[in-house]
Amino acid sequence: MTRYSALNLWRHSRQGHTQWPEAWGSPEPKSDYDVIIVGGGGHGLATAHYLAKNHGITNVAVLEKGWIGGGNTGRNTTILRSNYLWDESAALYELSLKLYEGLSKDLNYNIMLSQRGVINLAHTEHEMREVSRRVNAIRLNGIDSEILTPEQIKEMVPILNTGPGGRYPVLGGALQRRGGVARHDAVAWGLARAADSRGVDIIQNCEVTGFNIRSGQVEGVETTLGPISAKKVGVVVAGHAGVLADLAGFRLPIESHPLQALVSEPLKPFFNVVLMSGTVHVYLSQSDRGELVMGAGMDTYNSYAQRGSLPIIEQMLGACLELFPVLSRLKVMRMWGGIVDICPDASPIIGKTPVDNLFFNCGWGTGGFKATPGSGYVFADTIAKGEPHALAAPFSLDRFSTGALIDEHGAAAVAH
Ligand code: FAD
Ligand code: PYC
Repeated sequence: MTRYSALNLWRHSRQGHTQWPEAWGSPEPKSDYDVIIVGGGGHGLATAHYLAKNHGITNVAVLEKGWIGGGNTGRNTTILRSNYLWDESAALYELSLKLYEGLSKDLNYNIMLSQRGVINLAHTEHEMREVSRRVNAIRLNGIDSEILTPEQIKEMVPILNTGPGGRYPVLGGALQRRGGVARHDAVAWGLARAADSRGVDIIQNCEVTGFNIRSGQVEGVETTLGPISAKKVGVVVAGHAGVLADLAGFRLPIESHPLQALVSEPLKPFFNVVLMSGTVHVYLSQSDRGELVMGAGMDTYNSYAQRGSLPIIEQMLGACLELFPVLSRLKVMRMWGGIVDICPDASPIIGKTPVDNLFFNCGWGTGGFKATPGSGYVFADTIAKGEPHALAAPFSLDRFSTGALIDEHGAAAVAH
């Protein structure tokens, strides 16, 4: 047992922490695996974690072209909620929120989950009617959701301008109390450590450049570190899903767009909810470091460059000042962008592809951080059994030919 004493602390500081074990290894790739997961974001790592934990499949490699969590997982604004309209989505996002509620314990890693509540503001009569329709639908699925009056919102967010003078006065809103935020890096790191501890190889700086397909069946991948064989391959590359599908010889109904966010200089804690407005179009929360974390709609052009354009930032800050005139002298510290993968119905694609034993999980667009553990859970099950998990089945690729779309543009809360 480690003894905490001034002498021990001094010894550790002299060693420069060189004795600390790595949280996950950096192995050379083996020549073949039972399963290869392409993409070391949260969804890929969660898939590897649940393949090992729930299905005992540990001869698994996660191949990441950069560093784990360096894609959208490490670039998002960390909002978690399960307030989706349709039954299929509600079941999937609620599974994910429940898994998040137990994730720190499951991984023995603090993901800093903070269920501080997510409020969606309504500024017009039409939006208020939409709020009541959604709240009722969500509650019918057994998920917590409630309608707030302007007075209740003002009590929760005293600095919000709810006065009648605003361009779009606040008429009310919807609240999911179990919604909130979690530390995005910690989610990736905790999942990586847990997968690694069960024998999964996490291989960074390894880009997949092609698929080895024979007689309609995938047999492995080509990478920048050479070819690697696998019985099954799962692809979870978010904004690059279209690129990887093209390498495998089929097309996806996905568009890739930049989505931006920014943080302000740090302030003392004053804002203890997540607040979203789809009308003036900004959403914000306060990070544990005191920064205000903000975002808005995506950039409307297609791109693979992880950066966006200034007009979106200007609109976002204009919207922020409409809601919070008190923040007019706040300084912006950093802004960044990620590339999100948008389906026509703003719902994901999870499951089989035209190539046997090749599975895709993509299309989470602007809202997949909240889905990370749920997505990994159902995708691992789908890969292990070769058939879609019941919760993943409605999200199969063939819905775009059957027409059974799951339109969640309204729940996305971010303009597409
Ligand atoms: P990623 O984390 O992007 O992982 C994919 C990985 O694949 C990347 O690391 C990439 O390097 C790798 N890759 C790509 N091509 C290859 C290749 N050829 N070979 C090997 N590896 C490859 N969602 C929410 O729920 N709440 C939010 O508040 C929220 N805010 C957001 C704000 C912004 C600014 C952005 C950009 C996104 C936001 N999202 C949010 C969406 C969310 O971040 C994503 O849906 C989610 O993180 C996707 O996770 P992922 O693991 O699928 O993708
Ligand atoms: O899905 O809640 C969300 C979200 C917020 C900001 C970007 N996505």
